[in-house]
Amino acid sequence: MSHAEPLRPSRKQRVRTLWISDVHLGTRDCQAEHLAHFLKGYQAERIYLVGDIIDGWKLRSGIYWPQAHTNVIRRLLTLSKRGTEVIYVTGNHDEFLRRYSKLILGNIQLVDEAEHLTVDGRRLLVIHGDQFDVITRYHRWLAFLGDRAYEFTLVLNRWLNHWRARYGYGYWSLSAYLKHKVKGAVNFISDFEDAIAHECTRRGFHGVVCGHIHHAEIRQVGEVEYLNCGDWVESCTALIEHWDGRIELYRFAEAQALEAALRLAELGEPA
Ligand SMILES: [Mn+2]
Repeated sequence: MSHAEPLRPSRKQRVRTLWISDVHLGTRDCQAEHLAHFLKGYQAERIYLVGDIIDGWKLRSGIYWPQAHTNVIRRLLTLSKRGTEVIYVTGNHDEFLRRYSKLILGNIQLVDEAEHLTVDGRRLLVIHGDQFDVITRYHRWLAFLGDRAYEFTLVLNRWLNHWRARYGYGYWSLSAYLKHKVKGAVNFISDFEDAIAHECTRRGFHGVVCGHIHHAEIRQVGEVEYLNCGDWVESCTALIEHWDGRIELYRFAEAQALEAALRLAELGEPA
């Protein structure tokens, strides 16, 4: 673009696209403050919300909705007002929104899946991913049960990080760690990735951006580029498309450590 940029350098990083998924607003484990902090750092042309943003399963059994959760919604609305295109791809926890699919509210679109064209011309399918999870598809009761066990590790995780924060340690995800250790979970993840990659090949996409399994990753699965946004309940991750077409996996914990180091370096420099 040829028009002059303002002299004052913007603190926001300009990027082409952001993808976030599995925020689970309306649950105690949602890391809404971290997410709001992340969103403040970027100016994006387009944001994809890749499902499970609002947790309708949880809200059914009683409303939990602190100010921080409103702040996330408000931030997204502000971004959309200032020109960012917001595409809300529904997930299984926000399936109550699926009946409104194809709804367009100003700069916000509600869809069940989307197609994203990267700046260098790759066609990516953007979909939450529960459609490829045999457990949520065929064994709904098992999915609810698994949800309970998962919630328990999240409670432990919250408790652990409360004490870590007290003693000055950074955020660390117990449940993400456990998931890596459990072999069944690893098989489950690879089955999921294979199923979704297969669908992409069938439909002629170069790659897929999804969420659902709370496991952020960028990896090649056969011919297909597999990109998973992760989540904002434990790992606090997102995907960022830069203006050169490069897609970065953002990890909040790493970004925070870097920010802290930069702040220290600034303090150390003579004025
Ligand atoms: Mn999901």
